[in-house]
Amino acid sequence: MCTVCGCGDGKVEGHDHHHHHHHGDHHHHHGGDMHYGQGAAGVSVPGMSQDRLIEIETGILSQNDAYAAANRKRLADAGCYTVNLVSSPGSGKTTLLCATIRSMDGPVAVIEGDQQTTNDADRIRETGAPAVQVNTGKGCHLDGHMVGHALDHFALEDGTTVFIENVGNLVCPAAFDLGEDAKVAILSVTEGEDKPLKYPDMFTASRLALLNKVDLAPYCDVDLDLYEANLKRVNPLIEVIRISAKTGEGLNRWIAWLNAEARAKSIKQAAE
Ligand SMILES: Nc1nc2c(ncn2[C@@H]2O[C@H](COP(=O)(O)OP(=O)(O)OP(=O)(O)O)[C@@H](O)[C@H]2O)c(=O)[nH]1
Ligand SMILES: [Mg+2]
Repeated sequence: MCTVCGCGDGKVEGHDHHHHHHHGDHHHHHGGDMHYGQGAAGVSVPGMSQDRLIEIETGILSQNDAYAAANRKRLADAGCYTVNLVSSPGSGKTTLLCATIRSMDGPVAVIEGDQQTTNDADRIRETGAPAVQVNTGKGCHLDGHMVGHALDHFALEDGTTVFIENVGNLVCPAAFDLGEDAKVAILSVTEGEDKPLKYPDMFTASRLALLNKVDLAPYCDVDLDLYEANLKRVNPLIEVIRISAKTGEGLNRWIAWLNAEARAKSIKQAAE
């Protein structure tokens, strides 16, 4: 199960025989508005107490953290820099990745996460870059264990940039460390300026936000300054680059950011 949204195949909670007849979280009603997730676990799953949810989440996340730490060490030892691209479906992750790879010097490796199909890995391979598709089935995010297996498929040479395109979902991928150096959120101008406020966890977890499809801004009622202000409201430290995968606007700034981050990592590593 996903401990963030409570979805999944139910195997984890299958052994739970504690049936609590009171609900640990209270849904407050303000003019009929209902607020779930205000209990200690931050999520509501019918038939499960908040204590049990916290127990399950702690167990799953600590197991995930162990896999993520192993990935992080392995990637650092191989001299790689890794980004975890997170966003809602259709914000332009794959299109932007293809454009990025075509403009980048140096080796790359790409892990593609989707519930179904190998479409995105096929699109990446068309650029000549190696790509591995991970289908999560009912799963709503990639986890550290999946990424570890995907890494087995690459011969990672020194200086490789590893891109992980997470499952399009603004909620669950925020909680799962994959062993990346940075989470990068991609938003598109068509999604609306309020998305950072509605899905804050994703943007507090991200170091950089790529505000994509700026070529469409003139056709949408979108205020790009407000979009940026809302991002900074939930994460004052987040960097923002306005970009278009279609026209290439902002692409150089994004690639410069990647290069600077990778360089900073290798300098830090050499000093240790
Ligand atoms: N106009 C415009 N369209 C874009 C841009 N980037 C992506 N698109 C279009 O947006 C749609 C979705 O792009 P994808 O790259 O598949 O998005 P994604 O985030 O990888 O989607 P999922 O993997 O399914 O979540 C496609 O029709 C792209 O052509 C952009 O900068 N400008
Ligand atoms: Mg994609």
